[in-house]
Amino acid sequence: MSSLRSRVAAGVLGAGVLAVSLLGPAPAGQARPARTSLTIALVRQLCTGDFFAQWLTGAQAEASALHISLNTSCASGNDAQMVSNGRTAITQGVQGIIFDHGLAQPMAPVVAQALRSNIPVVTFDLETTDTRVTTIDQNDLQLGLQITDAMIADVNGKANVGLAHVGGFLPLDKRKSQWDTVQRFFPGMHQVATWGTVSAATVAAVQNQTVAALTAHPEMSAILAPYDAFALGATNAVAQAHRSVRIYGADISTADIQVMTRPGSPWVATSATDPATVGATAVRAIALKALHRTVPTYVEVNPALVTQSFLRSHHIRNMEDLRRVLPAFAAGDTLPRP
Ligand code: SR1
Repeated sequence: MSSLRSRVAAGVLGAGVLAVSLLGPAPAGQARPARTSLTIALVRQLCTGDFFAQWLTGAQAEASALHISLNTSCASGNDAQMVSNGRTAITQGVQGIIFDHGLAQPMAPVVAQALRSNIPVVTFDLETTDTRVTTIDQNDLQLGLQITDAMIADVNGKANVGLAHVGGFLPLDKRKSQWDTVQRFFPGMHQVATWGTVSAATVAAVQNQTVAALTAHPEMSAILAPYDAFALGATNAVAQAHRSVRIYGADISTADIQVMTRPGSPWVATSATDPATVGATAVRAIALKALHRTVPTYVEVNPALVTQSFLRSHHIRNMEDLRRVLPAFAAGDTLPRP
């Protein structure tokens, strides 16, 4: 009997609320996932835009493959609503919770309440100081390094830079920290303005803000916009203002690829993971934790730098093309299935 089987037989998994049965032996050479009857809550802060749609598709596909019921809520940026959704999941007695984004301060008591209730927790892009939680990210320090490195090389170390940023969002703060370091050590790289909005209408809001910043700063020659909704808004603004400014973004989707490869597009580089892989990783991590397997405290899905010239020269038109041409991009799975 496998150790998991013996623990199930002995009834020691998860305070009696966790029902687990394993499928029969896997065919030779094939890993077969455990069949579970886990109910997992996915508590989301944000859900508008391509990144979040692709992430959810990946999470749902993995949940389906693992026979997990995934109860998904979205707070649409309302932190009090996200807290309430988290508390509802705890009351319902789910076997695990994934918190997706959110601000550290309002979410900390809910995370603590879940852990007190013996409900394992995985966070994606939400800061927590409790090491019982597994935190997943897209290696945002590396992501920030990739786009700032690309910018420095393209402009030969000299640019007046506009920064699109909103503080408090963990991935954005990590990415910005690389830009802060660049300004310290590269005297030709200057920040001349900063702006940003995260809302259900981020692209339009950032477009308006970018037009105002471009008007106020005719010397601006590059924009660091490390979230695709920021980069899309900035791209529209640069066209509207008829300016020649290079944009360095984050994230990727089929729609983003089309914008980046359009003739004359100012969006010249992005650093991105496959969001579907990240969503799948979060589901796998919570399933492993619910089954009392060991999961690292930090799980990072590494991003790849994707430039406009790479997309154009390889005739990449969509995410399927990108996955085929850049295998490292799709190879982000670092956790086994249960
Ligand atoms: C408002 S935070 C937006 C970011 O969250 C995810 O990490 C995506 O990469 C996106 O850029």
